[in-house]
Amino acid sequence: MSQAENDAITTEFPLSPAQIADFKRDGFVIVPGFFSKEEIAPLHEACKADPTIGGRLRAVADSLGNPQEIIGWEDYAETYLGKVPFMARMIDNAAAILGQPVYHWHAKLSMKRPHSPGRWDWHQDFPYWYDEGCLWPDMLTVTIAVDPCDEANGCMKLVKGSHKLGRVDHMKVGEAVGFDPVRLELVLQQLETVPMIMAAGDACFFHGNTLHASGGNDSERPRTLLHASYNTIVNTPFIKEGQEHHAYKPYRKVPDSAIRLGDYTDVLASHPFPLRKVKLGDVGHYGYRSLKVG
Ligand SMILES: O=C(O)CCC(=O)C(=O)O
Ligand SMILES: [Fe+2]
Repeated sequence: MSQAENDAITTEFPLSPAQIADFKRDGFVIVPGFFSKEEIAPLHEACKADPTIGGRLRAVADSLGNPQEIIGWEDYAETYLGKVPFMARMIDNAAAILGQPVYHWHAKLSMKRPHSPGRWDWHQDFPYWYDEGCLWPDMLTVTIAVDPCDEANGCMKLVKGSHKLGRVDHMKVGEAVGFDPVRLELVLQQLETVPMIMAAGDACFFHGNTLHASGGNDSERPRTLLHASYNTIVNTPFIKEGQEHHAYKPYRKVPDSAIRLGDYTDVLASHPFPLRKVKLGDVGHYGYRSLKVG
């Protein structure tokens, strides 16, 4: 698809100037109803019916050694999961916030089964992407609630204005890796922490340097989030070796109507997730130890 053809597909759901200003001030903005209940329902149902994603879900250790379950992908596919990250509402709004053309960096389903202690320790995302060869912190994530998320089922927590700290060093924290604990204490004293309470279909756009975490799931309900991250095209990693999956490649933008019109093969059963690169027990390049799921 040519750039001109891509440019002809534009979002029906542009963020307002006030929402973009909130993102710039706070490091995040929550967009209620970004996906309609009808659009999110097929993913909600598929995750409920197949909570290990056909056995392909993997887990990494949190700081206490508890498993935190996740599965990621980068590329376009004809499935629901392969199309959502390339939809106009994702691409155009990421570009509007970052002020430049963008491409999809990676996406993840982050799943917390009922009564599971695993948590995501306090971190920024950009320090990992910096290590992967991105020069500029012009990166963000669009998080879509697949299940309703609240404090009981381990919603994300974001620290308002923390993106203005820039990239802070991350280091070993217990069995995982996270934000410098000395600085963390000061930041949490000085800035407000906001729970990302969302209904299914709501989205949160947050900056790559926004400090965030999530707690365990103390409820009877699962907590699934879809995270899709974006980079500006000019910021493609200067590290080439091992970063082929993160390099900018021309892509086709997907019209906002795709999911609503059922224009996908299936939700996730046939989705071509990339093969897991890290063996059980090994530590991946992000510094997280790979664990057994469940
Ligand atoms: O899903 C969550 O609670 C947070 C996940 C996260 O921050 C990440 O994968 O970088
Ligand atoms: Fe994160």
